Amino acid sequence: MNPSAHSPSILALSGGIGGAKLALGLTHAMPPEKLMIIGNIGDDFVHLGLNISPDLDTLMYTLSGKSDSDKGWGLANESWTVMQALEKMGGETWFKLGDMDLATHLERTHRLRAGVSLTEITSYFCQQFGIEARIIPVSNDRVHTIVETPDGDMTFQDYFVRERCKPTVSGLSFQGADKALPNPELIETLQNQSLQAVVICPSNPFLSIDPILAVRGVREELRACSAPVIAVSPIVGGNAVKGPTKKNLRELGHPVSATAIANYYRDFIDGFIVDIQDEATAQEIQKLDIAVKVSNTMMTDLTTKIELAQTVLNFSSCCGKCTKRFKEKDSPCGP
Ligand code: FO1
Repeated sequence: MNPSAHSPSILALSGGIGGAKLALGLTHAMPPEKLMIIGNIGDDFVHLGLNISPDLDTLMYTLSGKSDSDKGWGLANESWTVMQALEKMGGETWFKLGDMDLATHLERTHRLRAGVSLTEITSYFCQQFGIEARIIPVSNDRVHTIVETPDGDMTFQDYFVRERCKPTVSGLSFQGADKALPNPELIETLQNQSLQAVVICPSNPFLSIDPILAVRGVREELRACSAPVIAVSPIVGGNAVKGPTKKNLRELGHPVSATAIANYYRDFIDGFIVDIQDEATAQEIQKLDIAVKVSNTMMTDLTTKIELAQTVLNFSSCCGKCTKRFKEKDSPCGP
């Protein structure tokens, strides 16, 4: 059998809700079993004795159609009996764990303690949720995003959920990333010549994508891979669609624009998709030697998620190849 028959054709890097939305679109725009999604693990933490992997779960719940689409995290039709009982006992309830969601964390914790890897556990959960795409953590080792603020360092969930992203971010570090072994499946996929594209989902570059890139060797493999690397802008009309991306850009000394994101990724991306509202930035991004596609990037329903996914796939199979890495070669799009 052809060895590439089972290897992924598209690799997506995802963190948080924006990433999961595009990943869902991709599962409808291509054969889902040919999609591999790398999940951020920098947000993972142990809470109430349980191993929580928020970004892996957001992917899992979104791709299985079970997520709470209003909140963007957790499960739909959730009940909160345990949290209510915990509150009455004076327990910690700032991080809300629904009753059904708790089953995920209980089972993950139990399996991790029995020595099963996070990759195996996530694959097993995906199977239980009927997900055909492959969701894998960037590493089986622990990586913790540390948020540096003028008042000292904070853990990610303290910053994000407990403090509602209010503290000023003066820097970020990814504890354990330099020692963490990258997931072998990720490296194998990046080195596979049959890989058609790498997609950087419209996630927060500092909080969601950087912890993936920080894992030993990932950024280098991304730079070296033969497939075009296409990023989708998380900035629309000069604003972040959701979350603290705009605030983070400002605090970390970047302009709030699609160009700033493209510039931040410029060492490893070949193509960049900007929203129609940011069409004016296309020329300056092209000057960075990055191919640009202007498209609607607002994923308000399943149709727009699939349309954006289709745009990403078309762009990567055509104009992504007209970029710095490919322009000397024959391009299917012409010069
Ligand atoms: N986000 C919140 O804003 N408040 C919560 O109480 C909360 C609980 C929660 C529980 C499980 C889970 O998987 C995710 C949860 N999130 C919550 C979301 C999550 O912490 C962040 O959105 C991500 O880490 C950022 O991508």
